[in-house]
Amino acid sequence: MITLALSKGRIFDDSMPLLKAAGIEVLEDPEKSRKLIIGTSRPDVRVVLVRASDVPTYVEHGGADLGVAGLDVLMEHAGRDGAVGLYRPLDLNIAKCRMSVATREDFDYAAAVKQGSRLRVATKYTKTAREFFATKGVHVDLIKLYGSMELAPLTGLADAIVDLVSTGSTLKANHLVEVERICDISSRLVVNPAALKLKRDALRALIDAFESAVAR
Ligand code: PRT
Ligand code: MG
Repeated sequence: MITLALSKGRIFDDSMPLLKAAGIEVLEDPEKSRKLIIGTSRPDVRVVLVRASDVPTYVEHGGADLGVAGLDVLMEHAGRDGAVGLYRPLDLNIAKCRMSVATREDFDYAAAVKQGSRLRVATKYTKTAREFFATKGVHVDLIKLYGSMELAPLTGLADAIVDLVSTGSTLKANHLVEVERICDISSRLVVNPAALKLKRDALRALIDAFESAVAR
């Protein structure tokens, strides 16, 4: 049995065409069913539905053989204590967005950086943000949030946020502006290295099928 970890929403939706191209049809719609384990047209392949940020954990500890996770999630996950490693063979080029710094429209970010002011930055991505600002030589106080980052600059909780942006409409609706792009984000295939040894032929065939679907 091959177990593939996916999260509901955009990663699941964007993974479906890739699975189809690999000859795999998922048998249930996760938005309609409450099942967390879904069968596929291949009796030896099943999908498990987990939180987006839990995908690397499942794959790393063998709860799934492989999975699809955003680079944002992987960057935060990397180097965590007890990490036994993930094999990352493929950029699937799906669920694309960028990680950026945003502030209120009336906040002069460039001036604050130039003056060497200490910035209060709210984010879910503390590890990535810490590394980014350290490389820039900007002093920051990081405030860990789990959601609705956009609210932080509006309420005075923070001067800036680090968050994902795709269309930019969430920032715009909250009178925030993107002041710096940290990196481009897409989802990656991650594989458990031990599973790759034990189920080499089946997993290789699947990775190759994904690879040709992405290249198409
Ligand atoms: O929802 P949950 O807490 O379980 O996890 P999650 O929010 O991480 O899951 P999900 O499904 O929302 O996101 C899964 C992955 O999709 C992320 O890890 C990213 O790699 C990728 N992705 C791509 C995005 C976006 N685009 C995106 N726009 N994830 C989140 N957003 C959010 C962003 O945080 C912001 O709130 O959408 C808003 C901005 O969108 P625009 O279009 O208004 O700019
Ligand atoms: Mg979400």
